[in-house]
Amino acid sequence: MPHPVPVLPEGVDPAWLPSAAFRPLGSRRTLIRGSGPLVETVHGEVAEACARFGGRVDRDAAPEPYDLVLELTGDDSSEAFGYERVDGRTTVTATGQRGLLYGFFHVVRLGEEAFGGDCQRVLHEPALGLRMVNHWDNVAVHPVMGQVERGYAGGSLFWADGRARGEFERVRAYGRLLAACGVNAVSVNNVNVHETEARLLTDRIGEVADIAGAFRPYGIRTHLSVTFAAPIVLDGLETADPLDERVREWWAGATARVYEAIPDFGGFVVKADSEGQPGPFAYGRTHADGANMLAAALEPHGGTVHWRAFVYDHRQDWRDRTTDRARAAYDHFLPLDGAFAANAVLQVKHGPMDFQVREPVSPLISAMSHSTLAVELQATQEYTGQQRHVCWLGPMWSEVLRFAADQEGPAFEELVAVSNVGDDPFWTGHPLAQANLYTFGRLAWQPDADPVVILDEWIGLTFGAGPAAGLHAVLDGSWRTYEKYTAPLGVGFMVQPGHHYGPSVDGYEYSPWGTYHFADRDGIGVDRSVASGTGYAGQYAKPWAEIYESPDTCPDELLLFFHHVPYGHVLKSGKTVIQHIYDTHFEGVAEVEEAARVWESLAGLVTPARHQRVTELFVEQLRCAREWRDQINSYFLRKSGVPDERGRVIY
Ligand code: BDP
Repeated sequence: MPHPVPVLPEGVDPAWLPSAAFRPLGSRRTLIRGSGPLVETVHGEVAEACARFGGRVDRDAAPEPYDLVLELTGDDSSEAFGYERVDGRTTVTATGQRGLLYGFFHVVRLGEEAFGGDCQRVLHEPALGLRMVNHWDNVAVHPVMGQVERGYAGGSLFWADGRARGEFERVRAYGRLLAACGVNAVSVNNVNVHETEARLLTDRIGEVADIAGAFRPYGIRTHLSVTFAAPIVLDGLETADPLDERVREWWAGATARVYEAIPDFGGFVVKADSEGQPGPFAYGRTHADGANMLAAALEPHGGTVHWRAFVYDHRQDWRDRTTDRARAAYDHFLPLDGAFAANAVLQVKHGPMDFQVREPVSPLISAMSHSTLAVELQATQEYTGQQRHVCWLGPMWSEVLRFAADQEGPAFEELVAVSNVGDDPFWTGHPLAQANLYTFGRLAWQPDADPVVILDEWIGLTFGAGPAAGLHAVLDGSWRTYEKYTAPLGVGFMVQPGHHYGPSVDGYEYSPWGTYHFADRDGIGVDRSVASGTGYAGQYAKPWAEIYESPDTCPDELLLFFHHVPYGHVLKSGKTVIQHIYDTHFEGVAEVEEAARVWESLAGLVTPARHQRVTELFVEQLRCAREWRDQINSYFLRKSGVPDERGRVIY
């Protein structure tokens, strides 16, 4: 039986799967060969498109001729598919059902192009085996963090009123969007596991099973964040020591029951010994001990533990210049390289700090050559405008992924993004923030893909050709624009404490979080050199350790991340640091003004609902960008006493 295509609730934006995208395929004749649940998903998709656009779909042996053949030739777990077009017929073949599903969405993406000209057989396969979205969703509304921690798109798609939503059509539609950009795994609850959420592992696993059921037809496996203290919190054991036999048995039993409820369960995500979460340090054990204990519980069932490397001291003394939060992940985990079980994946944030608009790539990623690594990106725009600002992160992510690769390919096996999705009608709050989720999925499939091509693909699918040039202009440079009007030259933070939106230059300067800029009347930046600073630069392999070590060779955009320099220091661009700060802040605001103008000109070319939402958000982005400009510029004018050489008004 063909699996029905999810019906979008009234008013929900179709994102990159509008019905128009299915016209080329839906107006033709398709043959589907093979059997299995995901084949039924593909059949349901094609049948719906044909019903809408007048085409025809047949199964297995049926009379010729066909425009499109979608054929499953095996029964393995491969995600690859072959694509060719010969003599007026397009053929997709796959040896695994997921491959067929991805091949189908490939045809959707190509649109008319899939049915014109010839194309020799090309094998498409994902470079990374796991392409996961992590939701930081709370089941019960958290008094400080709300329903979704760092969520800017309304409530949770999964949870409301302290329990799983009873209705899963929206989750199915979400799974469909994810599959269409290549995502194959989702974790459904916050990495900070509070008490209600802890219970999902045991007596409330049925709720997770319902969500897993909604995702399954689109080839997505469900994962769960668990607390390391679960045996204590849920069952009153007196310890969670990973080497204690009772603890190991507890996890083995709990995990086996999870698999009874969800046979294709993906595994656990764990934030341990991080920002107050419990972990193995309490028992004098290592993070490999902790991760391996969970890996052992999951191993008989084919599951994986994603163990986060975001471990640092969040109660440090800001007067002490020798501790450096940037060093922490490498210092903690490098000694454990090679000690992790095969199904324990170390999940590393892409930068050493915390998802700033500009950070160097974490040195841990290239260093852990004997471990399986997942690189973690943040699609939710915690530090990049909170989905009120346009900030397409494709170029940043692409730089990160290319840095963490060599001739033989990526130095990591998996890619994870913290989700930017909620129950908002546009999915992501800011309609243009959908581009980030789409780009993530496509980069996870092919990390060396050109992000700009992905952007244009998203624009074409979502908006069609009409407004494409304008949308491209609004989005393409938006990350660099955001960087210009916020914290300069890689120094980071300068945000309002707590919620992290809007400027507060000294907001975190005298706090225990380890995020400082050290600005005084003479200069600014963090000395992370080996010669005179925290030594962080020495965590890189050559040539990067040498390049970052000296302010003469360090790239401009990271200068203040690695060095403390006088305001008069001359950048490679030829400008002084202080003049760079003034200039970029004026430019950043001017660029937002220009983007808002371009957006205005697209009225009539995009749907009124989208146009109105983005127009409203531009008002806020502009207000906030000007606030950043004025606070940063006046702060540094007062600190340095150096006037703007162009004589502009600084308050
Ligand atoms: C930080 C967020 C915090 C998360 C933490 C994490 O501010 O809410 O819990 O990352 O990744 O960026 O665990």
